[in-house]
Amino acid sequence: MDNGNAKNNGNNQVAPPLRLLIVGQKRTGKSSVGNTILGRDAFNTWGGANSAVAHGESEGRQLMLMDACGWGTNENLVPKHEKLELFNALSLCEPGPHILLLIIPLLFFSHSEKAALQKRMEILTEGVWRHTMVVFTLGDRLRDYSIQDHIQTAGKDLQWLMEKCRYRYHVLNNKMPQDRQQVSGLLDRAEDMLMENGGWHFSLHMYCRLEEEWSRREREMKERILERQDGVCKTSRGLAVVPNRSQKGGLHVNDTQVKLVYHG
Ligand SMILES: Nc1nc2c(ncn2[C@@H]2O[C@H](COP(=O)(O)OP(=O)(O)OP(=O)(O)O)[C@@H](O)[C@H]2O)c(=O)[nH]1
Ligand SMILES: [Mg+2]
Repeated sequence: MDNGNAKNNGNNQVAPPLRLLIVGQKRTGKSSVGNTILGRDAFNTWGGANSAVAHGESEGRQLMLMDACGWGTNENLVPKHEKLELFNALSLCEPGPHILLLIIPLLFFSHSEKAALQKRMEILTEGVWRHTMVVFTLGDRLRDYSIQDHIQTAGKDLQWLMEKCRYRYHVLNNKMPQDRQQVSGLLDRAEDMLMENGGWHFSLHMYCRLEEEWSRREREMKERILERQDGVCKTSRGLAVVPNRSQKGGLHVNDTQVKLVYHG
């Protein structure tokens, strides 16, 4: 575990930088978000650039920022080059980003944008959502209404996204990079998320293995239930599940009263 807390940790050792991976559709303001956070023009904003990395200090934190190449609009499949770009961006921040900043402009979030986003996030496994914060760009559009108004009135697709991210979001106005309060607010939120995640960073490899492990256990459990329906179900720990004919105590599996007996 590395906690990515860039502040002095009390032992006069400077902890590793907070690693932030910026992802989202093309032309949504990803590079501008990186520049606003770092307070300088670290990433170019003329469009179509490859994934890039920049290091720096911002609001008292050491940061490592990865600006991933933007994804397209195909909502049925993710083109191979986009998958490779996504993996490339991940590899730029080995052992993995602490937080993914998912960039969404403060415009109408359409159903096809949602579908395209969902397809890309699926590649990163369900576990990625624990590490994901939505960053709304075009914050300068919020004048007579609040971000809460925007979320409430934007429809079910944005609602879905908010639920996936557990309402972890932040608004940035990249036309006001001198407003450092908006940046410190974002970094505070990112550090809170890191704490909630026990200091763990996102690792595709780890979550893929976890998903494999969960499906293996699910398979095993189904097999055991099938075996039990044949009579006796042996478990790997020397326990057997047998029908409980005395009807006293015991557990219920599929409406049958059973008891556990040790056969080791
Ligand atoms: N008004 C306003 N414009 C913004 C904001 N953020 C980004 N932009 C503009 O949106 C355009 C795209 O910004 P980029 O940061 O290059 O977007 P990107 O997602 O990195 O684009 P690609 O790398 O081409 O995918 C630029 O013209 C920015 O100036 C914002 O908060 N407000
Ligand atoms: Mg860019």
